[in-house]
Amino acid sequence: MAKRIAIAGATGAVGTLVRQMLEDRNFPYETITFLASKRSAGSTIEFKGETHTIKLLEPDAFNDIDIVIGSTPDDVAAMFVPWAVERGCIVVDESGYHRMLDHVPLVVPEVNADAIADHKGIIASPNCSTTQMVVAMKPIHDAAKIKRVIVSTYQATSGAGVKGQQDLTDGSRAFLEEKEHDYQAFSHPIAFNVIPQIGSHKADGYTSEELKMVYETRKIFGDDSIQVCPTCVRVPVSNCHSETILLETERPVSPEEARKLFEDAEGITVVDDLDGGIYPMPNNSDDLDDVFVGRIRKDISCENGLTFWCVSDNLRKGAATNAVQIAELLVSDKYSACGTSN
Ligand code: 11C
Repeated sequence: MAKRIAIAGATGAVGTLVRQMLEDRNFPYETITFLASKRSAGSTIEFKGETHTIKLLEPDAFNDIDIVIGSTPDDVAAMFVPWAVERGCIVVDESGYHRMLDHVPLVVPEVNADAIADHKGIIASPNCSTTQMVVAMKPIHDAAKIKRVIVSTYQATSGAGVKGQQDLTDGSRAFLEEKEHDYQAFSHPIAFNVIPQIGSHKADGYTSEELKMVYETRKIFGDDSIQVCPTCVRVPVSNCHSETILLETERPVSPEEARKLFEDAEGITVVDDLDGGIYPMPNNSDDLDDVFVGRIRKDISCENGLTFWCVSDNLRKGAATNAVQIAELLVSDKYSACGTSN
């Protein structure tokens, strides 16, 4: 069922990807509206061979819209989402602002698509580092119930926006030329360095990014018993987050069984041949929608332990792709009944 669609934050890095994806995936729509802040409103963009004028993100912009994909920072989402919901829209919100609210489903379609049926106008998309991890956990959890996860992330600078990527390139150039660089997105040099802090210190020595991985994972699986111990680290990579993931399950899962489960799962591609030097890396996972898994092996330190390496494009599956998949579900025959009221 086609709907009237809007993209809020249409000109940002993720909003631009959302636009491209709606075009590439031939998303069905009756009308499409692009919304942005004062800085971009009034300028034009091309979509499916037509020129569209970007409209200002303001309350009445949502009057004739059914579904909004929001690719904005938290403070902008806090402002515009109520305007849209009051006017009967369903908002797919990529920001972190609404994720943990009880009445807001937090959805990764490969894991908990059915949760969208319970929405009250807002459906949240998780943090990128959580999304790729839960996609990889899903087939193992279904087969053997995961009790505990230890995850270390190697997160790309694109997670900190365009300024993060610029810091990497400009900082690297400055480092090689033995010049100073004034870092905009990071509090330490990211060129030729790794930074073991993403987000602010929240509690007990854990950062906001790490606690997102704990609480979002439990909410998506609907299982508060899953124990998660994350360490989130920024690395000098432009795009694609990598993660080492150790899972402890209720029964042992052999590497062979895990490989088969991963191979059969939706949204996962196995890239795993250590002897051939073949595994996922940021440079072979970039600009792709899947979650890539390799280095699958037993965790030899734990009786029911399994460990693997996981890479995904944080701007695509970690943000734009996940949001577009949710919007596709909303317009599908299965879910269009949980529709809009305007
Ligand atoms: C990063 N994961 O890499 C963050 C960016 O909650 O959506 C995304 C933050 C979020 O810095």
